[in-house]
Amino acid sequence: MKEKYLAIGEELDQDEYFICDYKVKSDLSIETAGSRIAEEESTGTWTRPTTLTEDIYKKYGGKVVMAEGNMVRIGFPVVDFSGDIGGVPQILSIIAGNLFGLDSLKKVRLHDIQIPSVITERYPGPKFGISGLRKLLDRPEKPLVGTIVKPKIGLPPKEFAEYVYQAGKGGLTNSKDDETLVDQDFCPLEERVSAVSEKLDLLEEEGHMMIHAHNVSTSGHEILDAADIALENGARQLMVDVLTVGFSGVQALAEDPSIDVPVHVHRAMHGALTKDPEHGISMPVICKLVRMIGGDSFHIGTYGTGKMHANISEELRSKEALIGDMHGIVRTIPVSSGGLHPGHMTDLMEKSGNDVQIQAGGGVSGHPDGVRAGAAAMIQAVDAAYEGISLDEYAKTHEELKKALERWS
Ligand code: CAP
Ligand code: MG
Repeated sequence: MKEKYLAIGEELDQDEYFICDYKVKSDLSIETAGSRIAEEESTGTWTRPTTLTEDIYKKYGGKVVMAEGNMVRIGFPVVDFSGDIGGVPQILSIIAGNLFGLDSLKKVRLHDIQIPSVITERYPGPKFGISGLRKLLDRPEKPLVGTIVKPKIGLPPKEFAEYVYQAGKGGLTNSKDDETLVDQDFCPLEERVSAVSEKLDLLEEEGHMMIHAHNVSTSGHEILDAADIALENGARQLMVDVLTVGFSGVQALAEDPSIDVPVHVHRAMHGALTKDPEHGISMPVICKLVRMIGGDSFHIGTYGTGKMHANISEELRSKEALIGDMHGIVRTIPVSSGGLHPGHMTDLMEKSGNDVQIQAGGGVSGHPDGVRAGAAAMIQAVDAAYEGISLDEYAKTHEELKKALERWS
């Protein structure tokens, strides 16, 4: 029987189709495997429904236009994504839904997507993005450099805020809550935001502009209330975990007109989806969605320099997904974080370029002379890499960097 849903070689109009590239592992031929995905995710099921007319199949059926090696390209008609209700959950239910569970496919990875402008136009995009953040922080060219307050949990609000202050005195422009800290009894959101805001105001009076991303990752019905608590207490930036909360949580913050601060997007749990190169959803796909729904900054990894597992070619594609052209949407700043210290800056910035927000938690708080010196060492290392001077050379005249390199050599 001839497989349906096959249109090999057909050119897809990028305005008319949501185009998805999948890597597939299956005992089926690659054409048949592609056809099973298109069928399951558009007009079909495991058998031919008597209710499926030729007209429905033609209008709404996914089309496999390429099936080579282990890759298939499928175009889903934009009408499959029409209507005022549905959003990213509905998009994902098609492009990344049941297909992962089909028994006939051993593994499937959603490798890349091209989202038509008729769909991206429905979403807010970042309010600030790279240029907005640079303007806010008065840092026009160099990477933004920040920290994550460590230990991850345990500091009470006053000590937490003091960490942020010391990081600012060392020269950092950014800091953030860790992903596991939200509103625990030992450091409630309201008191933490209020204590940090006081210190950020003090830093500003002293001539240094800095922002801190407050984690409002919570249940869907509470997220805007949590954002309100933060904003009422002077928050200059909010943070949300896109995968534990869901894409709709990021969008709720980005879209709300009363939220006039940047939204920092963390990706805790992404490894469950992204780490197996043959299965799951690639980070560049997640990046395109996060940019579309309004994330101002988003974690993409450290190109193999830090503590987290890296797929370097995907990280380079993630960077492009956030800063390359995407129907004119404002650019999201890629965040490199996880196990970084000053000694990594030359290698990191060779791959990241300058449009990056670099963060170090342990690499700031673990400096032998404390947070302020650790922050200064990070800034010195970034300055050295920016100016093309070797870290060892720069360290000869910069004591904090010298000690950091000794500590982590
Ligand atoms: C970094 C971090 C971040 C990781 C997550 C952490 O701290 O706060 O959550 O960056 O990885 O807790 O590990 P350190 P990714 O600087 O102390 O490692 O950005 O790859 O999602
Ligand atoms: Mg963290």
